[in-house]
Amino acid sequence: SLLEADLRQALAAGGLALHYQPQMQGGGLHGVEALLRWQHPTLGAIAPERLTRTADECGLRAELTRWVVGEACRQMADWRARGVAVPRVSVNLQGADLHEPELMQWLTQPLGAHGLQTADLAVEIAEDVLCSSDPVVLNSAHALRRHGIALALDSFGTGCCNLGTLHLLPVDELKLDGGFVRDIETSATARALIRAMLHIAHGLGLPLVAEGVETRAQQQFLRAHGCALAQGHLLSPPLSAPALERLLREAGTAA
Ligand code: G
Ligand code: G
Ligand code: MN
Repeated sequence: SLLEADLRQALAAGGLALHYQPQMQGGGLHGVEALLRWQHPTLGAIAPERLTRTADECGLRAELTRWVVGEACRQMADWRARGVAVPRVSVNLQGADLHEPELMQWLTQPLGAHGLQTADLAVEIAEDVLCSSDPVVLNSAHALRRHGIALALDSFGTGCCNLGTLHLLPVDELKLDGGFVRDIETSATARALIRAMLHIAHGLGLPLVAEGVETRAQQQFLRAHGCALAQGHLLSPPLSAPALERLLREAGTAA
């Protein structure tokens, strides 16, 4: 397809970008999530879902994932070198990535090449993928963990995880799906479910990051129920690396 040819071109010629969304713990930065952005020369912004689907269909998924990890590491090392205090960068992986026999090398090679530690990188994997009881996925997840790469369970609450075995999964934190957060002000059900999910997270000793926080009321509800970590447009949209750096410098001088 045309999009396929353009994606090959973008991968080869630096047409892709990562934006970074802060994950805040109170006033402090917990980490940033790297989110893929593609500004197509004629079609404009291509949604990441469409981009990853296209990559899947035309055999470019591995190359795209490797680009994302490499670029996130390159950027992280650049921030480190210039004293920009970003504790950690997380990248989103798909189920198929966890089936790659070389996945561990895809992650550790750029980390090493840029002089980073495994603790500088985290991986987000959707609940439905991690809880699919696919032994290959589980093995890869355990391998990541053994290497010291933190694993976040993405879209928590949407993948029907077995709650009896959640504590056995190699997971370091939970990311509450933004759909629950969106309905905080309008749905008693959403509020009840969030309280229950926070109880589960606390009971298992897992930090929980609320995604998609857009309003003060949502933020206040989450805080009141013990949710210390938040990500969303209220705090900051995903930003280009220079824009994130400006934000952090302003926050630093304001403090
Ligand atoms: O970035 P939003 O801003 O639009 O992302 C939409 C969806 O695309 C999310 O589910 C997000 O996890 C996914 N996504 C964003 N960046 C990447 C990426 O680099 N790799 C993969 N596999 N998914 C990504
Ligand atoms: O699937 P995943 O959770 O990785 O994707 C995160 C998605 O949430 C990205 O598409 C990102 O751009 C989007 N996002 C981040 N903050 C907000 C927000 O405050 N509101 C909404 N609606 N989406 C958000
Ligand atoms: Mn994510």
